[in-house]
Parts: sequence; C-alpha cells; structure tokens
Amino acid sequence: MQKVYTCFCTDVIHEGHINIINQAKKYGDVYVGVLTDEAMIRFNRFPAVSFEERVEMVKSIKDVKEVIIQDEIMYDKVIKQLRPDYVIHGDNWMHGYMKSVRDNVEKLLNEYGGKIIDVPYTYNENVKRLDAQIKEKLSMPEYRRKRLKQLLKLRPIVKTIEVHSGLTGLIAEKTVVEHNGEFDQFDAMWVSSLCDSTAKGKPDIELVDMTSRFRTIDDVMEVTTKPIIFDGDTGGLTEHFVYTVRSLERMGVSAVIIEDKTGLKKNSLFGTEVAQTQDTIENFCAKIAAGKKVQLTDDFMIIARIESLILERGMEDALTRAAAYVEAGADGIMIHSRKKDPAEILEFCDKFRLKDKDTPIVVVPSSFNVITEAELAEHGVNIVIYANQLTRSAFPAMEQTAKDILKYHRAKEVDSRLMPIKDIISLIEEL
Ligand code: SPV
Ligand code: MG
Repeated sequence: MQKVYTCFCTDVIHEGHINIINQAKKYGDVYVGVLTDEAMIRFNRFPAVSFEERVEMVKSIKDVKEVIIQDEIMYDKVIKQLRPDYVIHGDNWMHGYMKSVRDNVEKLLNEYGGKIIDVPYTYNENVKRLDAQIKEKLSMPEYRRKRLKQLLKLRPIVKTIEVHSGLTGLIAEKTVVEHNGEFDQFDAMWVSSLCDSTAKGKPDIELVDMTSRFRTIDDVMEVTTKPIIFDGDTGGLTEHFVYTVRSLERMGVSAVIIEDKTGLKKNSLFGTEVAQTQDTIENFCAKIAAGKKVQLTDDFMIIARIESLILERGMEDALTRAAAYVEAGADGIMIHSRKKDPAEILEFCDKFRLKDKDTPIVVVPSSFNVITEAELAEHGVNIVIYANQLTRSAFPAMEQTAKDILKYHRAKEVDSRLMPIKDIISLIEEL
C-alpha cells in the first residue's frame, strides 16, 4: 500500500478536511499530521481546543490509518521518517506565505520521486461560518484574557507589538512572515500610553483619561483575537486603580503594567531630563496588593514596572524593588532602561533570575534595540514589547506624503508609495 500524508492545522473537522481524506484514500493509506500548539502559533490562529483534543478529533476520522505529531511547520522531519508517496493539501498553499511550505515539500518529495496532490480548497458558507465562530470565540474576554499566560508557557519569548487603533490592531493580528524557512507573527498587543496619547495629539502625562484609553482597547478588540497588555501608567491613586483592574479584567485584557512613579508622570525616555518622582516601595506594594485583591480570575496579570534605572537610582534599588513587588503579589516585573547599551538590562535580568526563576520579566527595547529576542530569552526575559515602532514608522511616511502633495499640487507623485486601494479595502473583512 502506498502512503499518503496530509497535515491538519485546525480546531474543527469540516467538509473540506473530509474531502481531503476522501481524495487521499484513493492513492493509499492515509496518515494525518497534527501540528503542535508551538508550531501552530507561529503562523496560524491560537488553537481554540487543546492539542490532545485535536489529536483525538483526527483519530476519530474514518479512513485515517495513523495520526502523526508534526512539531514543525516545515515537513522535513515527517517526510524523512514516513517517506510518503504522496502529500496532499488544499490548493490554498499555492500562494501567500504557505507557498514556501509547498515549495519545501516539493523539494523533499523530488529527492525520491514522491508527488504532491493539490485539492481545490473548500470555502463555502458553512466553512466560512465555522471559521468565523472560532475567530469569535478567540476574541471573547474569557478566552482572550488567559491567552497571555498560555503563551508564556508555549513561547520562548512572547513578542508584543504596540497598537492604538483598529488599523494597527489588524497589522498586529494579521502580519505573518516567512524568512529562511522560519515563520513568525506577533503573539500579543501593547496598548502604549505614549502611542495612544500621540495618536490623539496629546502628551504622555496621563492626560488621556481611562474612558478614552478603554475606548482604544475596544476598537482594537473589535477586530482582533490576540491578547492585550495595557500600559496603565502609574495606575493612578490606589483607590482608582482597583476599579481599573476590574474594568480591564472584565473587558478581557490579559495584563496591566503599572510603573512605580507618582505625581505628574512623564515618559520614561526623558529619563532624568525632566522632574519625575519614584513612588516609595511601601506605597507601590500597597497598590499592587490592592489590585491583586480585587481581581476575580486567575488569568489577569498585574505587572510591576521598575523605573530605578531610568531615574538613575542604581541596580541595587531596582533589584530590591523587584523582590518587594513580587512579594506584594506582582505577576511579572518590567525593567526599563533608556541606555543604548543593553548591559544594565541584562545585568538586572541575570541577578534577578539568581533568586527568582519563575516570575516573568518584561522588557521594552526601544533604546537598547541592538539586542535580539534570542539573547533576551537567554537572559530569562519572557515578554518583549516593541512599544512605539508602528507609530514612529507611520508618522514620517504620512508627513512626507503631506509635504509632497503640497509641493506638487497633486497626488500623482506620491502614488507609487501608497497601498493600493484594493488592498486597503480587502484588509477589512465584511461580515
Ligand atoms: C509606552 O509605550 O507608553 C511606554 C514605554 O510606557 S516607554 O515609552 O518607553 O516609556
Ligand atoms: Mg507608557
């Protein structure tokens, strides 16, 4: 009997999958791969059902001879082990980022005369509805909120990008790249106080009020499924912070980061160039503890941000605060620096990890941007936040366009740099 292999990366078996099995069995015994969670989240949606359930679901399909666990997006390992005569797949992998997977499979099969079978992809009303249901489920507060904790277990480092609108949310949600055979996408979104304020033309001094910040979260949530980390600035008065925690938790936000400053907060990247006051350890611990006391689920995280390096109070102060904040109940520590050299961040991480192996560490490498994600992960960092790069890349592009239209008295000269109208229309799905 010849061997036919297909790999499923799905939470639900629908007529499209059954069609593939029916086609496959005409050629031989059907082996079905189930992609692990770790592999799936590099390019696909977060699985809505557990890996074990997905394996059982595939096992129960009639005509499946064997289920194979596929732990990489590329098929190298499985093809070497199984040596299938055929690999069968929906023809949707003939374009877009999936094409590199098909090309790779073709190359591997060519080595011994195996063949690809492309089956027309099934996308009817029923499949579309199932797809929409899963997406909707992932966007619901009870599923979205816990996703950050799930990702912390699955990802060597959780990659987070700044969003401040539905449009930037869509970029965070949909951007997937394939580079040298590796796939990647962002795991989570950061609602930055700097960029949320900048988008409204306001300074980053806790001037944009919570109602407005929540409105931004809502805009992002409407069009995305990925988890949200909210920049809570100082958290405000403890008496107010407890209400913020409740609201964020109810909305389905996964974490709030609050910084240990008090009074008129200015952006950290100003450092000591402006007057900024660090909170006392006692006050800030009390704020953290009060927040932890009122939250209703185990999913929500309160992350304490330490400004000691920004305010040049020294490494010892940063480490003392980190230990105290964890003791007060913080679910994670964010350490910030505005130095170009990542040395002080790495020193903090190494020293913190000597005593605390588990509490997640968050960093925002805006200034120390030479460091790679892999290097950060080696030093025990769990979450990396690209806190403002989308805003900073959009602004010069828009400003240049505005200048050129004024200069040429028409828009023709800028046209070649613009996103085609067709693409912007199709970016936004209609129901
Ligand atoms: C933000 O993005 O608003 C932050 C990070 O708080 S930083 O701007 O570096 O302070
Ligand atoms: Mg901020």
